[in-house]
Amino acid sequence: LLFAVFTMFLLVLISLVNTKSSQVNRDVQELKEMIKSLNGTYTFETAYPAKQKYMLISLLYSFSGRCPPDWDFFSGSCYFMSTASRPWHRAKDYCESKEAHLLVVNNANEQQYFSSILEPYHYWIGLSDTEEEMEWKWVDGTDYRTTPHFWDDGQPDNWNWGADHTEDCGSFHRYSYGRWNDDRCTTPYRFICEKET
Ligand SMILES: [Ca+2]
Ligand SMILES: [Ca+2]
Ligand SMILES: [Ca+2]
Repeated sequence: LLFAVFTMFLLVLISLVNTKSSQVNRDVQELKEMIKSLNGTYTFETAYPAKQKYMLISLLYSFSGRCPPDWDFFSGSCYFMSTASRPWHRAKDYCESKEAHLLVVNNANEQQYFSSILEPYHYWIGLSDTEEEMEWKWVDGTDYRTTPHFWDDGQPDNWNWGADHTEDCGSFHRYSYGRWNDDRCTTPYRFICEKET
């Protein structure tokens, strides 16, 4: 008799577990459907698939105190993304006052990081050909010739704005996920400072 009762108990238990697991399966299915519909709705996240990952990484590092508050961490550098706009030279001065420099894009990873997280604005970077036309220089002395370039189509074009105002300062172009444009240095744009850790 004891054996029969035990078997009954076991059978009831198994059926309970089965019900529970099919409930879990249904929940998972529903979640999958939700994620699918979200992907369709939030085009911003679809356009910037890596943004959340980078934000999470940056958040983890900011807990370690490696970067100042309001600066993001990525691959050995802290970055400050301004929300205020300044002409290129004043942006450069601002970064230097924070013991940093305007962003220097050293490799494809760094470029990829910014094309994933940029808000839709122009941002000054630490590239200029003010001294000699088409002799591009990075603000920290990084060699322009031996590092990769990510100019937008048809750039740099040294566009003439009239009255001898041409384009000698490099920026992330808002229309093309951060590919580079040469622009007029006196125009106030947002900018990015970089500080190696
Ligand atoms: Ca860099
Ligand atoms: Ca130029
Ligand atoms: Ca241009």
